[in-house]
Amino acid sequence: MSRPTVLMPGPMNETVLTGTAEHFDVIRLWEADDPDAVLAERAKDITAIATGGTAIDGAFLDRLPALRIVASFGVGYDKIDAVAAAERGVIVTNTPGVLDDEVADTALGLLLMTARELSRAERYLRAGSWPDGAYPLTKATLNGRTMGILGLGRIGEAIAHRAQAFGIDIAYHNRHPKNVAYTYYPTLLELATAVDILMIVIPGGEETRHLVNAEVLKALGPDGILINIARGTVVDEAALAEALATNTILSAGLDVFEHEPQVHPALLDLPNAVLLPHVGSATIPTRNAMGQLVVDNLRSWFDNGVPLTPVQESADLVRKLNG
Ligand code: 8YV
Repeated sequence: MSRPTVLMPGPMNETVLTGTAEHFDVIRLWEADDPDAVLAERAKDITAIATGGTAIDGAFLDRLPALRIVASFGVGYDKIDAVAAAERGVIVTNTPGVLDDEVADTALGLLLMTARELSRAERYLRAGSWPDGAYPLTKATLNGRTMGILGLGRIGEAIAHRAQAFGIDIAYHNRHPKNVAYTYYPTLLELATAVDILMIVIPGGEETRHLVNAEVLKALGPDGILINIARGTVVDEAALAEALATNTILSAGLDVFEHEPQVHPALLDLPNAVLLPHVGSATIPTRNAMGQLVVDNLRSWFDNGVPLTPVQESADLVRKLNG
């Protein structure tokens, strides 16, 4: 039997490259001289896509009539139109679960760096300033603080557990309350008003675009700290830069940006912003686990007709296919 053909629009990690090469015919589109010609020529064979960040919309899906599954690397899949895929009978999978702890660790690290100015203090030492005097005391402490989690899912809960070990009280805002002991706020504005630290964990995409705006930042207040390890699109970056420059909030720690790898220039100049280059899940073990789940989703689909971790938008389609 011939092996299924998997389209790979862009480069992926080694686990995905070796795992897919073992079981599938892989089209490495980024290496093609004329990608459009390759797509047109191979469209009828391509039944799967393995992707790690390439935008996939309805128009792209229409070019691949034989496509059945898109296996996406990462828990966030905002670059993939999963509704358009479901309408075309195409399942989308992501890689939930295997990165929760890593991203939660990054969130707490970023919070410590931001509240206690750790990266700034290190720069102070390396600049040779210590002999001139001790690094200034930080205004913020994590002691006795409250964290508001915007988007309490699996990663949010992993962050909450860690924050509780720091003695931080937890509150959250989701569309609906969950069966958890944390304080629920029905609106983001109420949450921002009530807490000292606003932790963004909500998925990206149109629905959550610029949810954290000037009004929310004002509600967070002059001692407030904003942390974002989710998607840059959730924050109005111009409003954030303005809020940091005018001390409307105290500081921000960001691992994600609206136009990665470009960073809003106003943020780069602000001393009260800690900026990381989207390293939330970026360890070799975790990225390998994510890569393995991409491969396992494809194998499970082609071997048994059952994707392992379909996204929510694919749920009805999966139910229908499984009778
Ligand atoms: C990765 C992420 O950086 O899982 C996600 O949604 O943002 C990160 O784990 C990203 O998937 C890399 O492509």
